[in-house]
Amino acid sequence: MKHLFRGLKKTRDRLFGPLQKIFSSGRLNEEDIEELESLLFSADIGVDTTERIIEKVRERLRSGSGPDPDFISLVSDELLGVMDELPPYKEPEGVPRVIVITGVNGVGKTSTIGKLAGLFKAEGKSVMLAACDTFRAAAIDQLELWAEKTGVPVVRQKMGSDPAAVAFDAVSSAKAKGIDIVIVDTAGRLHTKANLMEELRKIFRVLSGKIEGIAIESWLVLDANSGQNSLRQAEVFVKDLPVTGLVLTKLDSTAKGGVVIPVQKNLGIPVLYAGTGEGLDDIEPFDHNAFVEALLL
Ligand SMILES: Nc1nc2c(ncn2[C@@H]2O[C@H](COP(=O)(O)OP(=O)(O)O)[C@@H](O)[C@H]2O)c(=O)[nH]1
Ligand SMILES: [Mg+2]
Repeated sequence: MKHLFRGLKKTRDRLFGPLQKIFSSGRLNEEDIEELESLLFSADIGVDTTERIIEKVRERLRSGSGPDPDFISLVSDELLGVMDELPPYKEPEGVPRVIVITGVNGVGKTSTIGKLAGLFKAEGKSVMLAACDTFRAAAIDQLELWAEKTGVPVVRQKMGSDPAAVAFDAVSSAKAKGIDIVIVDTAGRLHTKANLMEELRKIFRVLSGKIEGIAIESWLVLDANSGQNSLRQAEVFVKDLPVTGLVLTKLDSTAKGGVVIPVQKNLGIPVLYAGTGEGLDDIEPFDHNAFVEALLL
């Protein structure tokens, strides 16, 4: 919670100060409303949600409900309302749990895997990592470093190996050893090219076809710095893979944290974790209330 608050500082500064200024100007006129609209829009919360808030503000003004209506809480109620309408995350059933982490290069997949391993371990779960970004030797080494840091085993093969074969090795071994969760690292290059998607689909095909009883899903990692562009990125993955959850990284380095709203709303997939830095502890389960509070208060 405290990480999220600190992590969202840039977004909060961009939104909250100017919002307060507009709302404290007394009676809102048409110009104020336009300013409000472009402010909300620039905070990356999406067109639909912006329109929805503007409509509520107009309604509130028309009804003339007393002096100094609390517009900030109106905004936070609407943001919470949008997120409450999202379908909740449902953990698939099966053992081991296999979470295939996907996303384009540099969004923070490998770091997220390291942080998640730390979180799951702290919850008392046994964890294994699978180094399926076999495209670069450095990617395998980077995952190995996170594995050492968190004290979890990693299954790797040499550079250039078939990612599906590495995943198969890891999940078979995890199943034999009674490991609870396998987190699979994947490559993110050329996300628009068919070969990456085929490589990812093959991981799913091989695992679900050859190993019984597992619960396999994909979590898509998105970099908050990409703002609304991450939506277009996401569509490529969502079309081809069973993406059940999103992880939004780098909230600490952007003022576009508002994008948490449209990615969930447009994709219909919940944000499960938020990344707020490069350290092991810089991740937390995403909480709607904490997010809106960190954004507006
Ligand atoms: N500030 C910040 N940097 C992050 C975060 N997550 C990852 N990074 C950095 O982003 C860069 C790419 O991360 P990496 O995990 O290698 O991305 P991948 O290519 O998707 O595996 C690295 O320098 C990470 O330290 C985050 O939440 N905040
Ligand atoms: Mg990586």
